[in-house]
Parts: sequence; structure tokens; C-alpha cells
Amino acid sequence: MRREDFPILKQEVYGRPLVYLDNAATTQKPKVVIDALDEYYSKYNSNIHRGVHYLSSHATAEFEEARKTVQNFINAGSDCEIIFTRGTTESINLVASSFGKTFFGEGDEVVVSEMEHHSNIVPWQIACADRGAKLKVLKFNDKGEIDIADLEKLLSPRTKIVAITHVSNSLGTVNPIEKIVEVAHSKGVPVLVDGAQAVAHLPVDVRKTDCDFYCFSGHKMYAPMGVGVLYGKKELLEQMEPYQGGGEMIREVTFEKTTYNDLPFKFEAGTPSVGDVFGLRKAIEYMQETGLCEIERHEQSLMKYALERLGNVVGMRFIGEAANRAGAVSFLIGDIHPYDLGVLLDHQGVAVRTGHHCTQPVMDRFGIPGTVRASFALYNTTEDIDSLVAAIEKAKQMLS
Ligand code: 7TS
Repeated sequence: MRREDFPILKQEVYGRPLVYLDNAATTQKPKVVIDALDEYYSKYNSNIHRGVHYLSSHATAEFEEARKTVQNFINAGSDCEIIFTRGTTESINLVASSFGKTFFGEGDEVVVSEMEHHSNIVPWQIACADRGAKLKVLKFNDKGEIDIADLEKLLSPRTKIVAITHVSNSLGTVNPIEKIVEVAHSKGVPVLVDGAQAVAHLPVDVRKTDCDFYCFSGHKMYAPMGVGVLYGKKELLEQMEPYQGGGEMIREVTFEKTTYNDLPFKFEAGTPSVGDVFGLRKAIEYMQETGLCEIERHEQSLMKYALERLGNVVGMRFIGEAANRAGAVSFLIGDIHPYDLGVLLDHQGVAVRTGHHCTQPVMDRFGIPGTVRASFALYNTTEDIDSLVAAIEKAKQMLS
């Protein structure tokens, strides 16, 4: 599917065609996104929201258009609910810090799941430590699925927020976000969804889901590194304390008192990564040309093929076998250390990721040091999976 749009994929590594299966870490960029950066720096580079000159007005207008593109992409109700950040990590830190400062008190509780990326654990630990609140953990079963009944049991009158991933980066599990939001809301608890591994793989509709916050990174969805998004419901963002102080986020500053700007600017202190926001817009438009449903369909058939082919490898142990999966397949083979397998695959031109994938509690749950993870994007093909399987067989021979 449109592989020819990605210049980097045409190269060879170690004299072999590159098979790129590390998309959960970051996706490659299509030519239109690379060109958007070139165009921005060749023609429009200037700071936004503060210049009266031509370049600044143009860049500002384009930046605000990009905000509308993101709004439309996730079906947010208003563009003031779209805050540009550096990525998922910054989006979650923003909410943990600001929401925590505003709403957490001694003895309050935050619920996260056991399958979270460290960036959806540590910011909450920091916020809890600041306010004397406690972290509670929603466990998953041997397949890597959470149970809604467990969530119901965990929620208490002290629960201030539930923070959970839409799609797990190490297990590939797609969590039932709508159901989770419904249950949490029935107890008056808001929900933050980490969408880092979802936005490039399936259609996201924040109004249908009714989540309160949704976070994602541009670089995992064909856009440049250095830009990400926080979607937040207006009524919550308005109540929340600012995250960082600086230019753009203020209305008026005196040494006695400072008042803050309206949304979304209240949460966008300092000069944003303007060129990368242009790139993000192009990446969204690029995905929309194919359509998220079509991308999902393609990747689901790839997933099915991968599970079949990998499932026939002798010694295969899948880590994560949820019924609803997307994006990534994690596995171990016999007693081969994941790192050794990763290096041998790399030397055959196959790029996978090995290790704990910033989900150490997931590895602890299974009592393993890490996994080998193959993760997909719209440009991957069944031939890529065939190359992966052939490279695994060769690596096994070399290690035996
Ligand atoms: N949340 C999830 C579910 C992720 O997979 C990642 C990054 C992040 C948050 C953080 O995103 P960032 O863009 O702010 O760094 N996950 C991975 C990965 O699986 N391999 O490398 C990075």
C-alpha cells in the first residue's frame, strides 16, 4: 500500500533490502511530509501569533489551519480543545501536572493499567507524590486483556482520573475504550486515553468515545518528530492550572499578577515546533487520502497473516494474545534472548525492536526480560512478514 511514497524504504541495509518492522517506535515519513518541512523552511519560516509581517501572518494562519485538521481528524468539538505539544509524553505530563495541581488532594486515587507505557505511569507517580495521592493498578489477564469488572471494583469515591492506553505498544491489545469511559463516567471519573499506538492504525472519534483527554505523537503517524497533540474537553482544560509559564500563554503580565490566555494558548507556552505542525497536517491528509478504515483493514489482514506465519515457527511464544489486537506482535522463541534474536534479524535487514519497550511492569507480569516486537504500518506487506519469518529461521539455525 503506497510503499513508493516513502523514500527511506527504498534503501538497502547490510546489502539487503530494508524490512522496517519497528513502526511502534516511529513510522517512516512519506515524501509529502518531508516536502512540507522543506517548503516551510524555504518559504514561510517565522514565529507565529506575534508578527504583523507577511511571513508571520502566513505561518500563523497555516498553523491554525493545522489545528482544525487535527480537530477534524479525531472529531473534536472545537479547535480550542486541540493543544500542540512535543508528543504523547509531554501531553500526559501536562495533564498529570495541571490536572493533579488542580484536582488532587491527600488520599485521592489515580487508576492506571498494568500495560501502560512508562510515560503513562511515571507522570502520575510524580503528580501523586506532589499531592499525597495514590496510584492504583488495573491488572490484565494472561492474554493481555483487562476486565471491566476489575475496573468497576477499583473505582472508589476517591478516584480522580483513569489513565489508560488505547492500544498497548508491547502486547498489541486494543482496549475497550468506550466501555471504560462509560464505566468511569458512571462514577463521575474522567478518563485520559493514551492514543500513541492507536491514531495511525484505527479511526479515532473522541466525541463518540467521550474520553476527557486523548494524547498522541506525530512521529508515530507519519509526521515529523517533535510534535504531538493533547485533546482535552474544554470544561476541564478551562478549570486546570497552566502547565508551563511563558510567552503566548498569558493575557496580561505585571509583577503583581498575571492573567492567562484563552484555550488552547493557555497551554502552549513558548514557540511551538511550527514546521513540524505543518508536517503533521500533511501526514493526516496523507492518511485520510487512503482512509483510516482502509488502513485498519490492510493492517488487520497483515496481523492475521503474521500471526499465522509466526505461529508456525517452532518454539514460538506470543506475549499478548488478546482477541482484539492492532499494530504490534510481541514474541519469544525457545530460550533465545530477545536481544540476540534482534541483532541477528538486523543483520539480515529486518528492523524489529527488542527489550521491555518502556513497559517494565508488563515484562515483570510475564517474568521475562523483554520481547522481540514486530510492528506494522500502512506500507508493510505480506512479503515483509515472509522476510521476518525467513530471518528468524536463519537466526535459529545460527544459534543452534
Ligand atoms: N504511550 C505509548 C503507548 C507508546 O507506545 C509510547 C512510545 C509513548 C506513550 C511515548 O511516546 P513519545 O512519542 O512521547 O515518546 N512508544 C515507543 C515504543 O513502543 N518504542 O519506542 C517508543
